[in-house]
Amino acid sequence: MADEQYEEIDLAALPDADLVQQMHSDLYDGLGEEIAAGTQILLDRGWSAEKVLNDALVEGMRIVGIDFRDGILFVPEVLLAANAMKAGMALLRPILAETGAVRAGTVVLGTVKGDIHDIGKNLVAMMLEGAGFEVIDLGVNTDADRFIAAIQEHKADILGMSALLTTTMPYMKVVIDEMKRRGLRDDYIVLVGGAPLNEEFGLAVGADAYCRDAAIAAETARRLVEARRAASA
Ligand code: B1M
Repeated sequence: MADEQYEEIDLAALPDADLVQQMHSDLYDGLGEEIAAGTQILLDRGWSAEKVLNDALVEGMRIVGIDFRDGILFVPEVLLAANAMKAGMALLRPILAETGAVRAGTVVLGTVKGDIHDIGKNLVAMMLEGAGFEVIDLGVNTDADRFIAAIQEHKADILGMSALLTTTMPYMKVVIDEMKRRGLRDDYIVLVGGAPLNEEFGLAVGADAYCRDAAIAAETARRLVEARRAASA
């Protein structure tokens, strides 16, 4: 019976639209091998890397993000989905780099000085990648100089900071104040997140937005980058 339930689907036999639907479902179920196989089949059928990324992977992760936001999926499932996405990204990344496909933007991300919690930050990085951003992950215990050097070096659109401790969250203000002191604050979108933060705190430290979870971080990043691009067009 179980064999019948989990009957293998021949991905290569599916027409494009069904294959893409199946990939959304495989992403949701965190099936990395299937995602890599589906990605390769679409590329072999002549799809551009950008189209595979947007239609199959980013759209699939968008669905995962919605169910995560709504409490239908939980952290372990989202991590599995994000890892499955990475299997597809591994095939697309070199092609995207070659063809210079337009990315959603660049995000420099890190956990602030004094704080070594990184599970949430890693989830945010994966969701941002899923939304088409290039993510420069500075890791944990990141001080203002490293954040600022990285946003300048990578010509980032967004600086994202994570903090999980009430003792380290004030450091976000130190970073933003240092950006202001160097006359850089308005050149970047600043997003903050982490369990002890809230909307009010985000405003108080001078961030552009507080992001309650990884799905909201990806949505907010896209929305604010698009708004900024539209305003400067
Ligand atoms: Co620590 N820890 N911990 N810990 N730890 C907490 C945070 C704590 C609440 C536990 C508790 O007491 N109940 C407490 C903080 C209390 C406080 O500050 N008020 C605490 C403490 C006290 C400590 C130590 C001081 C313990 C000690 O040594 N005495 C120590 C501090 C070390 C340090 O950082 N200097 C410490 C250490 C650790 C471990 C190393 C053991 C481990 C971290 C492992 C790791 O990250 N690699 C750990 C863990 C696992 C936790 C808990 C249990 C889980 C945190 C987590 O990963 N959550 C945590 C208790 C809890 O929260 N239940 C706790 C899951 C994760 C997916 O959620 O990180 O909130 P979260 O991320 C979410 C959102 O917040 C948001 O999106 C994510 C995904 O949806 N988000 C962002 C996060 N960052 C974002 C950035 C963005 C946007 C959104 O940028 C744009």
